Amino acid sequence: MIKINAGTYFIGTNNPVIVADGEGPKREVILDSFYIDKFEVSNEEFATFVKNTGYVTEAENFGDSFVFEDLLTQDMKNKITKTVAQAPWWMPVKQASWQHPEGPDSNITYRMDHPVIHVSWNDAIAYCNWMKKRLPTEAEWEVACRGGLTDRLYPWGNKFMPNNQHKANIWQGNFPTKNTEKDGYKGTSPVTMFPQNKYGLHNIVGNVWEWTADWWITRHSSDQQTNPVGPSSGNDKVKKGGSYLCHKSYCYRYRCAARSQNTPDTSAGNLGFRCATSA
Ligand SMILES: [Ca+2]
Ligand SMILES: [Ca+2]
Repeated sequence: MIKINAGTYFIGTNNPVIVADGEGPKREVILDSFYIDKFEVSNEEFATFVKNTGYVTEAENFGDSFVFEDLLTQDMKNKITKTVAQAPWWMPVKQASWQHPEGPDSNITYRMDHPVIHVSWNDAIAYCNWMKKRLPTEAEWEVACRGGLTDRLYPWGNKFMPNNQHKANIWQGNFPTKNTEKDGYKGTSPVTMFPQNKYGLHNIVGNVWEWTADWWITRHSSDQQTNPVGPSSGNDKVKKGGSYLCHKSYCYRYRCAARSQNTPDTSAGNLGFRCATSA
């Protein structure tokens, strides 16, 4: 894990790209020291948890999870009729789970170093608790993402590809029809891939979305806050960082201030997490 020192930081932005998401305003937060995982939680780590506890994820209990259509075989696609009206590329796949990310015929044998996916917020909490850790608050996550830089779009600066270098796993080409995979990955990458930010964190944007502890709200006070934990209740949890499916034309959310939300029992093939602890 990486230690982030106590201090005064800024989160949010006064130049929101997706206003409706509540990216603004820029606000000052005072945080105690905390630790955050250097990497997204991997399949290997989650497998150790399951082996030791017998834990069954919500996707396994529900019997399905959402998979991006282009990752499925034609055979699998033919079996699926129900899709999400606003996002028809999400296919509800029977028996898709962290162990079978594209349905029962798929496995994670050669992806043990990739981030665990198809894990709900509740699953993430169960894992973090077992590790004697917790999920980062949104403020902690965003401070960690910014890597000590101020008012920058990305963990490394304002230019997405400095020196033509791929710094995060997102989508290249035309979403959702053509992924040119210029960054080397159509789906998830190993959690250790792509350069770390100044704090030493990998894939803090891109690869998979990451759950945070906070309930979702889009109106924020601009007042300074100390160790903010978000609203006391809500319907959705905040996720941060975007994923391998993000493209500037469609989901320009691989920025530190960007955010999105899902219900705590949601799982999908591009949603994972990393843990934190108080120092
Ligand atoms: Ca990619
Ligand atoms: Ca990530």
